[in-house]
Amino acid sequence: MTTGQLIVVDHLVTLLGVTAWFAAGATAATRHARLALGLLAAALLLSLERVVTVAILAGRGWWFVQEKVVLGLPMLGVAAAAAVVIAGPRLLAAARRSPGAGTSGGLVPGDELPASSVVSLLTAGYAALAGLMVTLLAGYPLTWSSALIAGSVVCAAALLTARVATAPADPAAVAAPDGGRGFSRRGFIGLAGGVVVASTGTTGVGLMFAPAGSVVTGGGPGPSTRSGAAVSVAQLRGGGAPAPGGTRRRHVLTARTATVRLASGREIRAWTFDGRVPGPPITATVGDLVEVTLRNADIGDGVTLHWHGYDVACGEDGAPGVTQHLVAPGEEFAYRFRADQAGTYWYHTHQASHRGVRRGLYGTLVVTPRRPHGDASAERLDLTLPVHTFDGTVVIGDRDLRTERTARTGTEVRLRLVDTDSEPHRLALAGTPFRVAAVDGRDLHRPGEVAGTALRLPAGGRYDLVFAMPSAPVALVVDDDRAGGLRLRPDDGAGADDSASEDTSGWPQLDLLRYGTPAAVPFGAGSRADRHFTMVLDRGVAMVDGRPAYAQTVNGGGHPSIPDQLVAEGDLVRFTVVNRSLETHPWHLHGHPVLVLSRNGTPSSGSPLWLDTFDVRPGEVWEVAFQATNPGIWMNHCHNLPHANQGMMLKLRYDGVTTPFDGAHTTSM
Ligand SMILES: [Cu+2]
Repeated sequence: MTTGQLIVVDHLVTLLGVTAWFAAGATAATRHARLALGLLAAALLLSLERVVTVAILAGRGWWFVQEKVVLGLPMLGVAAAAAVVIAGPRLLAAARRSPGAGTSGGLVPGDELPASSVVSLLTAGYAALAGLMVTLLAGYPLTWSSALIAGSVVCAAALLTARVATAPADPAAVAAPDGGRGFSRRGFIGLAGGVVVASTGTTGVGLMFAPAGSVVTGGGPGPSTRSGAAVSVAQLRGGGAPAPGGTRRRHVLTARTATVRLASGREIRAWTFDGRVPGPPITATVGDLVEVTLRNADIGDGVTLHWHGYDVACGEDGAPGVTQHLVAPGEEFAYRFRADQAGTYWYHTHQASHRGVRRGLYGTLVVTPRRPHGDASAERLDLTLPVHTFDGTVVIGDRDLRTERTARTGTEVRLRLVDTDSEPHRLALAGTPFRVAAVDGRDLHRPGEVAGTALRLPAGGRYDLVFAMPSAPVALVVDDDRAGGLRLRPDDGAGADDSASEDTSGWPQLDLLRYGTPAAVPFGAGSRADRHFTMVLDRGVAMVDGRPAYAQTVNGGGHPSIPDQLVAEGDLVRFTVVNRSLETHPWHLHGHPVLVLSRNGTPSSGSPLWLDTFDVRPGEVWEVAFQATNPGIWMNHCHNLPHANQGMMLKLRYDGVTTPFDGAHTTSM
């Protein structure tokens, strides 16, 4: 069973357990002793089953079980043991006494179960529920405040239940300020409520004053105290001159709202660069100087340009509030960088990107090598295909209908697929064997030919698929939609053998960690990292942009309260990324490609895999590493952009680099 499945099983068993404990308490209260006894047994079994599930989960990583092992199970264990000791013998005796007529073993009038039995059963239910709430609302790491709140809520609920269960039936006695029981009902409610309010209040205040902008060092040295050595990101700019033989590629991109007419005739209200979606493709040859002036006509949120996967100087990175001010309507900003990396990339706004990118503020960036791959005399077809979803419709390039193209048999075809959405896409290429030549812009080492195998393209990711055009049609199927996608036909009209129309929905998925051939890498799993950061991704209650939210969290925090990760230039940095949640998180570090070391403890065994966006699926644990060679302050976030907006974003900061901007990348405005 996968870790994600185990997490779901544990949630379900916990919920069933909560239900069984409460049902046992309720049936005991209504004097159905035999039924209550059965439910108590079921609740016990479910609680024991949890011990097994949690033990297996613990084997997958401490991050998955910490709060269960430290708090949830002990709390439940104590309450369940008390329930067995207190309610068990009494229920058993009552069940024996009861007439066998009813299947539920209802007691005869006057034969009451003591209130302590009901209270102990319900308290076990409160404990089980509190454990589940800590898992769902607080997660990892468990804090004293979460434990305190959970413990006090259970105690308060138990006290309150005891008070209600033992209250005299005579309402006059209840109304008396002091019923002679030491505590009035009001006193109990006050005490119970006070415990909860005090612990919640303490934590709330604690959250508000939690220090923001603190730093984690990943085991390396802390910030240097040398004064005068600081460099501002505003000074870390790209540019210079083109390499010998290169040219200047000048573009002006104007961000503005526009009504865009798709191929089907459908019109969408989009946010565009130059009135089109995708924005104008930017292409260059290695060594060219790319100069892009971004103007904002009327995007009220403001815009920036981020060069996704392209390791530009930090001042060109387009992170608003960190590397530049956002570009407001009427303003402009000029980006410059040398195109020294060949491959398939893309650009998009990084300001309120969960809205802006979704509505159309994106385009492709393709840099080709000075000497093209393969046979120079061969005919080529090179298609860049950004896949984007507008209001539920998949648009490939600028087409919401199937794209039809012809190609001469033998043509070297390269399909550059870019996922500009926040969700992954399933890709299948039918009608020809193919190779995945590059992932995230970086060539794979000796990638083998595959056929009948689908690919999962993560949000933000890119795959270059290459093949020689066969004498029959080829189909690119996206998300198993055979009516859409791309169809290539040989130009001689052949194609009787149309395997391109086959159903690809059952194809297995290629595992890139086992694809291609190993090659030398500058560092690997055995290399000693200078710094090691662990990021545990989850959902929980956290502050996001100064407001409490049910956030997408990293180590229990939300942006901008997640501590910056500090690195020094030259460091070998390792990340462990753990997904405790039930959603996929495509992790994206700006400014650096990361080398995949392992996933779920299994080392990467194919071609070295350098990624800028890796899909961390529920329950997965990824180990990646990179060399800190690009000084700056870099966003490090989930590329499911709504998740980033909901808090799943932090900064990786080089020692000695400062920002003159406000320092906190805004998530929403
Ligand atoms: Cu995410």
